[in-house]
Amino acid sequence: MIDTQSRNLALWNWVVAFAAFLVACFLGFYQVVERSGLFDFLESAKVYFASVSTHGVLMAYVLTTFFIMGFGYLTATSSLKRPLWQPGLAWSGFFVSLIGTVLAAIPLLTDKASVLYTFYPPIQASALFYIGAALLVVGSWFWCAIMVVMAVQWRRENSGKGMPLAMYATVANALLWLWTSAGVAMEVVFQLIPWALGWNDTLDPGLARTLFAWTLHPIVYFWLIPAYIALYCFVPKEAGGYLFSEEMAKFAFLGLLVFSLPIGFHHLYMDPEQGAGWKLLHGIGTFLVAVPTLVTGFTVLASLEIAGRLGGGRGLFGWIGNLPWRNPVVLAAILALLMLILGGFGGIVNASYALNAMVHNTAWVPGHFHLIFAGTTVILYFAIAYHLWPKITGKKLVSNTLALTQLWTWFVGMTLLSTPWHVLGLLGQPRRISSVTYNSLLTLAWQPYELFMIMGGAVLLGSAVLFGVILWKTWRNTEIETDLEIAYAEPIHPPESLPAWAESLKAWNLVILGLMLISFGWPIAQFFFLKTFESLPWGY
Ligand code: HAS
Ligand code: CU1
Repeated sequence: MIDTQSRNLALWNWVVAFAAFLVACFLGFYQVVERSGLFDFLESAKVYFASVSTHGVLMAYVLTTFFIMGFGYLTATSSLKRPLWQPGLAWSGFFVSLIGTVLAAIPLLTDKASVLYTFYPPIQASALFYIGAALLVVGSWFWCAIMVVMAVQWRRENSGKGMPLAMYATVANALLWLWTSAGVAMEVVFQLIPWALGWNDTLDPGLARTLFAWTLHPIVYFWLIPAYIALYCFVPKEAGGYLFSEEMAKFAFLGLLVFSLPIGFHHLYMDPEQGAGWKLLHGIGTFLVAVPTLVTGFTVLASLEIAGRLGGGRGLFGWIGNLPWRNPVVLAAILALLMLILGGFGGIVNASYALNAMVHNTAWVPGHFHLIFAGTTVILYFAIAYHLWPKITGKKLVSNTLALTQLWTWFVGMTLLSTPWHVLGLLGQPRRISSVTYNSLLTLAWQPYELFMIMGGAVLLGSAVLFGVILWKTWRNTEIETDLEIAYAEPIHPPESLPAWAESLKAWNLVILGLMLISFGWPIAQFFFLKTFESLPWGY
């Protein structure tokens, strides 16, 4: 049984996460309608960029961070079977992050931080935005500390034993986030805040982009790891089978932690401030980081096949029909894997230097990340919520059929929204524009795809509202949920004990430190040795 503190923490972290998500979905729908150019009266670059900045920040930072913190408290206490370490600290982290979110929301909603979610200088936001974003991150460090301490305490008492998989992944994610957020933290504290407060007139955008690239790649795996925890730890059991291999799962989480950090320059391929050799090094690393996802695809499919065959499925594909498609966790996993095919393929295209030159800064890129983040990753957040919301509220899920409808509509909506985006990118449509009508033949070719995107956006908004309704009605349900245990999938073979380094937090950190020094040492140091170029805020 999960302890009361973790349940309450998860509940309130998720309330913030999902409230942010709902607001962001309304903004997203407005954006697809506005940019299509089909509704003259709506067109406003000012409102559009304020909206898209708020949408991006809410989805990428608020939904994810609060969701991950809430989920971590549940996985840590239930998989280690011990009470939460320092619940007071956990609540402090929650409030610091919440205050940060509110502070950042003020300039966002008043057009004082229309700098998009990557807030690249020299576009400047009000200092309040950077301070708010920094506090959101600082609050999440409290969570990281709690996860690391709980893992270390458990390890001390259980030397020689393999850490339960859900906690192994959670603590890997906490370490990943500490390393990841260090890049943007340096950018915000040493460059952006002093510059926005007027203490410095100029800053070096090349250094800022390099520090942001440090964060920008691994952050996507910080978002992804909870989704993979669901794939490995919940899906095989919910499907009626076993995890194909716990060793493979641990390898995948460790691979995501180690390889996702030193590779951020694939976001800077088309930038001038880093040399070709460094881009090549980061490019090779980017291909390596796809391996844990390929391993995950294989292991989860194999686990599903075990379940389908145990359920009586025969033949090469007969087991697929025998899966419990009416179980929300299983359905979400299947839909997530389907979206991962094109979403991941898009990532490999992006990672390939020559192809990146063709798609960089086009609509292809939002197509890629909507499919793989808002599609694959967020649909598994829904699955986790359907699985655990009844256990934290103590109320029965109000309707399984509604949950399935919500998952299917999210899948259909995201496919309708993001497939045209890929095509538009190839047709040369830039990303981050507030209107697509330039009255030329080129933009006429874009029009039909814009219509599909509006349809996709509408379906997604409906699906998001349904998600909110299901959670709200479940919370208010009079039927009590009695099964409050969180059960994890069993591996089909008892796990072999892994080499000591694969279970040692210290060894992981040393390897990351080495890789980060190699891949970011000189690229950052050069700004302090070479002649560099400073910029005033854009518009001066
Ligand atoms: Fe990415 C840009 C490369 C994964 C998110 N990415 C972004 C941005 C975001 C993002 C937000 O190299 C935009 C940043 C910005 O605003 O500028 N990405 C990759 C690569 C991967 C990848 C190589 N990205 C993600 C994930 C994200 C995410 C995960 C969020 C959660 N990405 C890039 C690059 C850029 C980029 C460049 C810069 C682009 C630019 O120019 O600006 C890999 O991790 C992907 C590996 C995945 C695969 C797929 C394997 C498929 C499987 C499915 C099997 C299922 C089956 C079906 C067979 C190789 C495992 C089963 C069916 C049944 C019925 C059961
Ligand atoms: Cu990346």
